[in-house]
Amino acid sequence: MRDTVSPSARASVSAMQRLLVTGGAGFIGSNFVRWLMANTDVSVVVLDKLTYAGNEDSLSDLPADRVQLVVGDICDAELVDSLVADTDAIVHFAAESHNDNSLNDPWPFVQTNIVGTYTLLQAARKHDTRIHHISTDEVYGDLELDDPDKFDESTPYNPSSPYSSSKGASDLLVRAWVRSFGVKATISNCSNNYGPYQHIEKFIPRQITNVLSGLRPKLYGTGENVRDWIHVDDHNSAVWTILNHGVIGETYLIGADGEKNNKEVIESILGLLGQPTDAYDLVTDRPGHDMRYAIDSSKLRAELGWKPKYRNFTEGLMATIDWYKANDSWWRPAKEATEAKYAKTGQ
Ligand code: NAD
Ligand code: TDX
Repeated sequence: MRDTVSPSARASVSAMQRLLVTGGAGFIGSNFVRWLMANTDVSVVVLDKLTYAGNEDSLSDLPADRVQLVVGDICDAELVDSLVADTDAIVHFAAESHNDNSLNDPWPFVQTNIVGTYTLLQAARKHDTRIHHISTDEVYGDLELDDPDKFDESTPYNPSSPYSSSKGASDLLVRAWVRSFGVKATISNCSNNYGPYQHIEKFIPRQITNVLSGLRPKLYGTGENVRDWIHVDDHNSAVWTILNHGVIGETYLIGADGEKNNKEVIESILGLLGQPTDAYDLVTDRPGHDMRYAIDSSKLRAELGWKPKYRNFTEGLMATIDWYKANDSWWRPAKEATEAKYAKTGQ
């Protein structure tokens, strides 16, 4: 694809005044909007369905004259068309995002991740609007623990779960819309994010809020599985870099060399919270559980000059723990229902 695209296909920073951010009330999307408020002058329209994973409170302290929330579905073609007509660029975060949920009920993943992305692409095509599609390293499947290779942009797609396969399908739609219809799209595939405002169903905030609730952390299987952790602000600075300087049609992998196995992470959380580091339970493993993710982000670093800021995982984790301690009212209402859902699968 790269050979057919000229450098003039790069977007210009000054042209972006008004962004449509889908999924902007979720974890990464709300942090992206917050990051934009601190680092740019753009205004944002958030389109978010406010599913169980969306939270209006994640945006409530942001300036009302620069951030507008539209509650709606990315599969609603009429609504999407009307919003895209009035925007300079789309940053597409909205998705069903949790692997465990996709194993229990895949349908919302097919609908939102595939049909929703299709709906946005059709609007981008009609209005000739720049779009950046947020995706995941999970589209590449997994690596063995001792594999010296990491994922890069040429790794073949080999997703394991309904979630990762629906994200893979959405990436392929984006590539086809670039090639067949000239849609001005880029794609990024990022590794596991951590930071504030992450739903407590996910690994790190689940364990932090378990300890804060007097419950024991839960480790799937034996905890050898490795994830390549990146702070959410580093993910979002990379997204902004790609949106402004990426080459249309290109895919960029985002990662910060943060490989850790789950056992190490749970022990760090317990240690930082002043608990014995073995005070956790081993629970039923996730079916089809990917063993290891690892990202080679040298293309993004070499071609677009991006680099991560958060180099110390323990410090980032401590700041995340402090955030959950200080924001009990943000997560507490979801705790009981989240744990009740896990109890049904023995997790
Ligand atoms: P999240 O579940 O926290 O947030 C998703 C948001 O999308 C929620 O606010 C939800 O209400 C909204 N949404 C869901 N369905 C919608 C629909 N049909 N219409 C409109 N809004 C809808 O997810 P996240 O962790 O912030 O992930 C954001 C994106 O980043 C996803 O595309 C995900 O695949 C990708 N990603 C996540 C990670 C990670 O570690 N969390 C890593 C790489 C990529
Ligand atoms: O309680 C738990 N115990 C546990 O051991 C939970 C919730 C998870 N785990 C394990 C499973 C994984 O190996 O921790 C690891 C991380 O789990 P999740 O937080 O569910 O993340 P993961 O499945 O790796 O996917 C995440 O990163 C890639 C995001 O949820 C995706 O949206 C993103 O695409």
